Amino acid sequence: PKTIYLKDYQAPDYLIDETHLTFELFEDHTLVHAQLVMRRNPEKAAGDKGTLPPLVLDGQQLELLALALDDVALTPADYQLSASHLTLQPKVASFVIDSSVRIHPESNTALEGLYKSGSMFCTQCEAEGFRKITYYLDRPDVMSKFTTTLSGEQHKYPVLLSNGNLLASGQEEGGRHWATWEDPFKKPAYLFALVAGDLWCVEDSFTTMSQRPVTLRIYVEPENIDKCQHAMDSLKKSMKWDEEVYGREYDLDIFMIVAVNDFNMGAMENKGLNIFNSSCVLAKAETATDAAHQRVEGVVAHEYFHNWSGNRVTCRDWFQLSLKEGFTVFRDAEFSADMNSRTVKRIEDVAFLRTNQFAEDAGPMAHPVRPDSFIEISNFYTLTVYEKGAEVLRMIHTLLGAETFRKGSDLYFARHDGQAVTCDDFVKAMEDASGLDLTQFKRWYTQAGTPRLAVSEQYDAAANTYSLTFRQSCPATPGQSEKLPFVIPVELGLLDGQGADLPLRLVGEDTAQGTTRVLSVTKAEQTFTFEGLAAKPLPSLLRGFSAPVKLSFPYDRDQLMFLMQHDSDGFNRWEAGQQLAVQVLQELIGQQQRGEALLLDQRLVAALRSVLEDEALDQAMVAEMLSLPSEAYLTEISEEADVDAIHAAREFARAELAQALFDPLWKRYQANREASRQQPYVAEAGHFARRSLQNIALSYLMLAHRSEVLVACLEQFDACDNMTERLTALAVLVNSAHAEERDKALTAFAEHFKDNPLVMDQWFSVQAASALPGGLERVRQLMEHPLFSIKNPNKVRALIGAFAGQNLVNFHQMDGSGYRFLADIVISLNALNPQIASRQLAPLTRWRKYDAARQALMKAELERILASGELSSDVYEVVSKSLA
Ligand code: B3K
Ligand code: ZN
Repeated sequence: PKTIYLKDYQAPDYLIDETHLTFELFEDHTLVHAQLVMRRNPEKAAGDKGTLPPLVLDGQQLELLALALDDVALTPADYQLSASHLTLQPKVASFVIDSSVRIHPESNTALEGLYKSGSMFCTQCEAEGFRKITYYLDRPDVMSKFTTTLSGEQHKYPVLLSNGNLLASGQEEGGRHWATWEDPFKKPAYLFALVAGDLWCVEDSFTTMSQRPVTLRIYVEPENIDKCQHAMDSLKKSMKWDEEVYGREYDLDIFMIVAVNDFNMGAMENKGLNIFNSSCVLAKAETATDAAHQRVEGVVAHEYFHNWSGNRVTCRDWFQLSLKEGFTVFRDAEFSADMNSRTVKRIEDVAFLRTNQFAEDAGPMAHPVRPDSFIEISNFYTLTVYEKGAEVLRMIHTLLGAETFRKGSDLYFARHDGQAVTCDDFVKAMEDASGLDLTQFKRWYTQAGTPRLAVSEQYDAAANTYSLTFRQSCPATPGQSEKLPFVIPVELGLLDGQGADLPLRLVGEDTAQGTTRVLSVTKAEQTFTFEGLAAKPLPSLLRGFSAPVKLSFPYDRDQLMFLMQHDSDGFNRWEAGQQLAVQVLQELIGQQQRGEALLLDQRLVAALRSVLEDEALDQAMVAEMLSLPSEAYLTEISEEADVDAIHAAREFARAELAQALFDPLWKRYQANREASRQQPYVAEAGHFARRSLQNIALSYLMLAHRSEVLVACLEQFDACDNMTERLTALAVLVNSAHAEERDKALTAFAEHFKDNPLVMDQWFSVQAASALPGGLERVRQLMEHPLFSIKNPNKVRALIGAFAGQNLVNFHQMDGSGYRFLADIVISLNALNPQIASRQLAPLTRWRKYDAARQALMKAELERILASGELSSDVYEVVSKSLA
């Protein structure tokens, strides 16, 4: 496998103005005819003088049946064919290529290119899947106008879809029919899509800001037609939001979403024809949790927003992936914040980023938001490109302010509509709109790793001044030993002894500039001094998590409790609680490691009691504050993670909290469960909040071993009207010692939901994630369950992913059995679906975090995978870089 470098980028030699595709779909093969109207790229034609460069088309796993250049059939002597390319020599600068190939979607288990999910045909082309459909210039800077005709058996595939608008359709003899679609917008091949199947649809409409009507359709398999309303509502909200917040209007007459069961990721933004993992479309109270409802809303918005940030303006090359992904994740996060609770959305995103992206930044696959090399691009659809990329956009938004940021995005879209551009082009638009110089800021795109920001304070009582000194550094990452200082926007406030925000006046300023403000830390070490402070204040730093850094400040536990109560920034109130919990848990971990009796600092109990007793606090915030830092997060912040001590300490703290806070937990639980009984399920923020508190309360209460809680849990399991309450009750039982009730509940649940694959995914997951002993054996048995399939990515994620990613004590068993198991799975998946194989590998790549014995076991499994035979580029890249 070979490494591709950003520095080697060359504009394409040829362009494709028009692409005319014909698909004949059959059960044992598909025929694809492509007519490409091509010409020499004028940008590169300067020195041509009659000789043209060869035309090198991408193509993989294609059986070439016929090839013609300007209507003249070519013979094998006229071209060169390899496993990945078709090369021929054009004689004139403008020409037409006609090719016919045979492909096999019916046996495509990699789920890339054209494949079958159940009985339906569908496509996934991003990043480089189109080359598995036909010979093409499969790169995002080649943009073309597509027309697509597809034909298939009418009774099996009554619905035939592609991008754009339907031009014509008709019957053929022999029970076949066809449809022709035309997409008026130029697009790169990665945005191509095709669907054929027996699908039903829910239809609605949206009137755009310039009063154009748009037809909206969500296509699903007939049994799911009752689970589309939430996605449709989310789509309409997204369309409205993008008009209001970004001034972006939809551009075709129709927008379609299709749900498929076998899909490598969440969803795909193909022009006018989004294809979704059914887990990101289907949602109704009885079968989908609140989290699933919010995920559907977020993913529908994300893919819709790509119509501008991704499709109308796309990426020049795949190194620029964050141009569309970071921006679009930032857009969807702001949308979700506006639709639900802004603070809770931020808390969830930050907890996710710090646990998972920070771990990626600290591991062997660490790379910048704009990578400078890759072996397999599919490996770079990462938390760094997506989530850290979104943080980079958020920092630009913070530095410019909402209004100027909007000017910058308007300029970006106006300047680059219809183009394939770079991250630099985006930043340039932001600079031009704001007048700011973002040269140093751009290091966020080029330097990998999570910056550390150590803050110290100094109060001068005589001068009434208070200084904060910031020291930034960034650990070495593969290929980058030295890092230059970042621009770190630090939003902060200073609290007085009553917890009120003080006016903020820096030395040299005439007047205070508000009570919360953003300082730009740009140097390795930098001090800011505030004036006019009659007493030493308490700082509230990095409000709203204004930069993706690891900030440290020597707070003591009393100060953290004070911030938890008083900080005017909701995010930082939560953050103070998390830091308090981390300190307390780390103390318990130490006690556990030294073999001492565990003793919980009662200040944590007191802090959570006051949160629980505060009826005025948003219930979702109460639930977030009650959630202790996860084992995965405690692992990430450890020098060397002691899996067993982390688990023991955290479980001890949970059980102690359950005993000490039983009464207020029970009171909140009962009140909320009663409200759930009274009001039928609604998917909106207030209800989400109520159920989140109810459910975390239940999970604590169960640890108190009181019979009334078991009764309540069983009542909730049996009598609730929604999956959020039912699944929590099930999970609580699965993690309890009540073996009989647990088995009964699992059986009843499976019996009731056996025909709903997405619900059964949850059933697999709660069992895979259970920390009770014997986890691996349970997972092995579940793999034998008739509803499990290693070919279905959702099932693999639900069972294997949940086990290796969430069930840390079982996965990291000292005997190495968890590692061996995962390596075996990766080896089988490598042959079936390389993208999924490579994703499932992630837990093994984190070997540096563990003790020497585990390190050796994990590395041995990586070596075994490396030696296991023919590896996909996906798996090869991750394994070899992990061992480097
Ligand atoms: N753009 C797609 C991701 C495609 C991943 C290909 N391996 C989904 C999204 O980010 O919207
Ligand atoms: Zn995206």
